[in-house]
Amino acid sequence: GGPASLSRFRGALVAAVLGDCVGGEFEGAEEVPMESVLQHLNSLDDETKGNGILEYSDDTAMARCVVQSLLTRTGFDEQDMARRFAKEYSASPGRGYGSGVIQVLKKLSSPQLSDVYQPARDQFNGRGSFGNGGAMRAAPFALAFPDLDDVKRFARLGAMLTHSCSLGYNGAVLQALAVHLSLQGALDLPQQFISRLITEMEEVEDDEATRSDARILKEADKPFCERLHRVRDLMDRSKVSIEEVISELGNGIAALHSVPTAIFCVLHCLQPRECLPENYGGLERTIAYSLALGGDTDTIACMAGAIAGAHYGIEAIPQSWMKCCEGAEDAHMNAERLHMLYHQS
Ligand code: 8NA
Ligand code: MG
Ligand code: MG
Repeated sequence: GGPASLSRFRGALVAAVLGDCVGGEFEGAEEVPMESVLQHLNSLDDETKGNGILEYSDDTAMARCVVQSLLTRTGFDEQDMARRFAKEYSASPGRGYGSGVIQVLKKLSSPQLSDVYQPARDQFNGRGSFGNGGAMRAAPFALAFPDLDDVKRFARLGAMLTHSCSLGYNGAVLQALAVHLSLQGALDLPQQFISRLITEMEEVEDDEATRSDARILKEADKPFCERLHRVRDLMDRSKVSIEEVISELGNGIAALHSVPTAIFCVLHCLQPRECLPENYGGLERTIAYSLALGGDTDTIACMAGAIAGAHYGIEAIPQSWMKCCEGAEDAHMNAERLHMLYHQS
């Protein structure tokens, strides 16, 4: 489809759910042989096995809250979104939330709470979380707002409800930016895509909070920009090993060690790769490759899925994968509603 087509909206939202559901199998694993990934993905095709449904985790649970809030309020409403996060957590606490964020979600359910951003600020001795929990649910912001400044602003505020460290919320901004650009067709020119992201993040990271957090955590002045330069270096190389990707970009639960990684997965898989089956299309390659990195596989595959899905569209997603993932059908329907919201604003 053309820029911002319905197919791209569906692709983004559904592939994010798929990445989460399919990636759950390997979450936290140190090494994941590609053979195990392909075996897992092949088993999804195998209907005779009568596979149970793959459940979604915190990534999708929170993204669904973001979607419902944006749709119901026809825009960003921090009170409403915070309430939905809290309610979702208390209804299904067993979705694999990070150990820190649980405290925020409990505080957000208190009716006495006057500032919904305060619980997040109190995390980690007042430093706030730098986890990828803000980024993992950032894609819907790119699907609700056509304006780039809105995408940046609301992705940031939406993340700050749980992640007040700049390395947490700036990761969400980067993820939303990547989905926004992909939705416009920007992945047709990968070099320009990464340059655009760097230019945007130069501006996003040009503030005192970012400099101060980077100093405290002993990171480069503009941590995400520095990582995006590494992504660009890696994508210029004809051969890159999984070990190098992990050591250069990371595969962990910090936004800094997973959002640039997810972006790299998408870029690397735009072309066929030796380690991946020839019959795989780009979206299947992206998901498979994300899982083979190990670490926070559900979240990296979820974020890479959103970016890749916005590029390839819903037609690129295998029916058999969609059928066995909890929440895929809902994502398909919600994408249509977001598409309407996006085009009416
Ligand atoms: P979070 O805000 O609790 O952050 C995740 C973890 O990062 C925390 O529990 C801390 O260990 C660490 N952390 C974050 N900020 C700081 C800080 N300022 N100082 C010291 N440590 C810090 O949760 P989240 O919503 O960001 O979730 C991140 C990931 O954890 C998600 O992928 C989610 O699925 C979850 N998770 C991951 C795994 C895994 O093995 N990869 C397993 C279960 C849950
Ligand atoms: Mg998860
Ligand atoms: Mg995770």
